[in-house]
Amino acid sequence: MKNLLTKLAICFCIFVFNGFIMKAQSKYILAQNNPFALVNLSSFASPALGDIDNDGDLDLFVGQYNSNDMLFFRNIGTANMPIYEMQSGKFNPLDIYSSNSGCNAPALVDINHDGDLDAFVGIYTYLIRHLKNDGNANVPEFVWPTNMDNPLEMVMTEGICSFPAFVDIDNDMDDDVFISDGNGIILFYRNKGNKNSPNFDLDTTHNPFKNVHLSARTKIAFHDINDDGLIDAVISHDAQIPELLYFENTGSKTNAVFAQMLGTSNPFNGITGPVALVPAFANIDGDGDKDLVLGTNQIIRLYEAVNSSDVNNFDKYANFKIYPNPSNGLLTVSNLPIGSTLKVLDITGKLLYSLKTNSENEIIDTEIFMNGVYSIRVENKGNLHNKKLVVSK
Ligand SMILES: [Ca+2]
Ligand SMILES: [Ca+2]
Ligand SMILES: [Ca+2]
Ligand SMILES: [Ca+2]
Repeated sequence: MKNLLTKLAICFCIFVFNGFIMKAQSKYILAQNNPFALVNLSSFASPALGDIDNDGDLDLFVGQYNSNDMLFFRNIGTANMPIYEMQSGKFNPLDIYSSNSGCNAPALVDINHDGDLDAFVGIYTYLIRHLKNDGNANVPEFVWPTNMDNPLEMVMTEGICSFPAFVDIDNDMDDDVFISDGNGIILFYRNKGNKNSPNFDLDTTHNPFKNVHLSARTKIAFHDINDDGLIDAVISHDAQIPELLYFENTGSKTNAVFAQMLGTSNPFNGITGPVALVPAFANIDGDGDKDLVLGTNQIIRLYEAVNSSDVNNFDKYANFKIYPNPSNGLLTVSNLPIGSTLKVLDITGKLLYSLKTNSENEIIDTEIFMNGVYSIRVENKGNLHNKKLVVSK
């Protein structure tokens, strides 16, 4: 009996321990280096990220409230360190697109699982447009208009500015879609087809948001925020309030149930700044977790996802090395976390030099600094470490 009790106690401990490990809720920290600070955008800048040219990094389409067109930014950097370049004309795969009504909200999804990304766009006049990709994963060729092939042709939202968000919410391997609108209503279309041939069906009975009443201009994004294996929802609900609501999935993989989490249980609680928010989640810095790409009424902001393992990993690099010190020329900084920011500051804290690290070792030429004491700072996801450097020539 005692043995059995001991075994039960051990099982219970393992269960609790696993539960703790799985509940690694991310924090979201405003990125200091924002790759999306590109051009001035209009209200409700709506980002959609996907690797449209199959070169391993995420490219970006942006719809706007006050524009009929779709902007395209090709990632000419890497998956760890994106550099976005606006491209137009024949270099913009959605150059053919025009909504004639504005409030464009693009979504990229391989809806027929043929290996290339297809496009859907929510628009001002209650509808969802579809652009089939007749090209391939490397070279997209969007066809427009294609109402005939539009699997969401029947959608007519009650409020203006329909907004599509694709997610396999019932874990049957095909993409379902939630469509929100300007009246704060979120419709649920379950995919009753299969992953190659979608067949969307309005499901009011099982809509997990049927009792959720929001104010207006609802934009929804899905991502497993607390890393428990269930997809959660993040919602912007008002044109005038810079606020993201967090709905944790407390149901199961096949039956989502969303419970709104308030206060400090909402990892987006502290977000301030521009209004007209449009959330999206994508792994922008190649570190395995999805960051928050947040459209606003002027720019797109990046909030880097930080969890406890990031902090532990960063602490591992607390002993980054600088040599030779004192330095009279080339200074080596080693044992750096890749993708962090390396800075040189003077004793007043003034920034003299900044570099995003692309390798574990970087070289700084201290020849350009006057003799004196400096601080070498490494920043990563809201954490920072300093070392004192003496320049003596
Ligand atoms: Ca790419
Ligand atoms: Ca496709
Ligand atoms: Ca599904
Ligand atoms: Ca979750």
